[in-house]
Amino acid sequence: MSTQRLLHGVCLAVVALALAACGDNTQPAGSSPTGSPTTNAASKPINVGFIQTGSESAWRAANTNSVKSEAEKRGIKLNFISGEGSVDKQRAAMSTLIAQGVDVIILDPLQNFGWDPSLKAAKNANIPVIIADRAIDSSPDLYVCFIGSNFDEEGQRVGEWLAKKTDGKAQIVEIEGQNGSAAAVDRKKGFEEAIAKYPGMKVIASKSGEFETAQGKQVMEAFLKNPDLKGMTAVFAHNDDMALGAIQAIKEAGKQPGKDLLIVSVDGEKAMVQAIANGEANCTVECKPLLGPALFDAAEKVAAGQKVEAKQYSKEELFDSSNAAQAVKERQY
Ligand code: GYE
Repeated sequence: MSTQRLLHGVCLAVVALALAACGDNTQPAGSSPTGSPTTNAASKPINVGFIQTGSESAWRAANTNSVKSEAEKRGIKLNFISGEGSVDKQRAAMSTLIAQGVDVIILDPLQNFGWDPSLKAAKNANIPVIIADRAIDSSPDLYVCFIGSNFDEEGQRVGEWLAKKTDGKAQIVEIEGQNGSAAAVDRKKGFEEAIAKYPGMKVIASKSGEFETAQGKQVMEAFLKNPDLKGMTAVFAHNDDMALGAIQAIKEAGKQPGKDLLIVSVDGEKAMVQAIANGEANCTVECKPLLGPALFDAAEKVAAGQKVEAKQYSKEELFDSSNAAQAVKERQY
């Protein structure tokens, strides 16, 4: 064989070896020449869209902080969009995130109805949706799971506490949460179911304070000025922020909250537990806002094609004069 042909053969062999060392471009991305996966979807930082209700309460601030801090801790790319109290803005956010092709969408819905079209669009785009905090009436086939609280149970627990405290006799004014939200609808339902067992307990007035302290105060001021409600003996607020507003109104009317009028609520916020310890309120059932870890555990599993539990409810405490002074020291929000 001539020297020239020999050199030509050696060069071809060197080029072939060099190509083999770079790997075979026909292999799927992320797999080694042996074909076994070197990374799976779960090990890549995922891209998650989060649609928040807005910033209506201290509970919501704690919820938002939990979501943002947990995403940062896990190196998750978070596209956080606030609905700013508008369901239309939340629906627009769904379309935006679907168009961006995020890996997972987490939705905290302002209203518990009307989500089928958005969820079907996400499903058609193969983007799994996790429902956070507030439940919806869509078929569970349209989303992956629900992670939050059992609001009906929270309403029941408050109602039962009040029945026990008053020996089944109370004329109650109710300050409701955001109209159409699962939190307001289901807390109301659970509370009414609980007091229905006691003929001496009645809700004599009910109005929304939109989960906000200032509006809760305005609603209570109107109740206090209404001559038809002079017989009121208790206030049921759907969240602590509105209960704290009601307490301000009751004080300004020269009455003693927690004594002249019993104050019961939901959320377990530090300020409300403190008010109970001070004798200015009477009971609150906890509603956990720190959902970040559970939400991103589910999002990472879903992104990796793993199954997750369809419903994940938080375990929650009840605070009253028996435990508030101790509990207030541990409250994180
Ligand atoms: O009770 C209230 C917040 O959805 C459970 O929304 C949440 C509620 C909570 O504004 O404070």
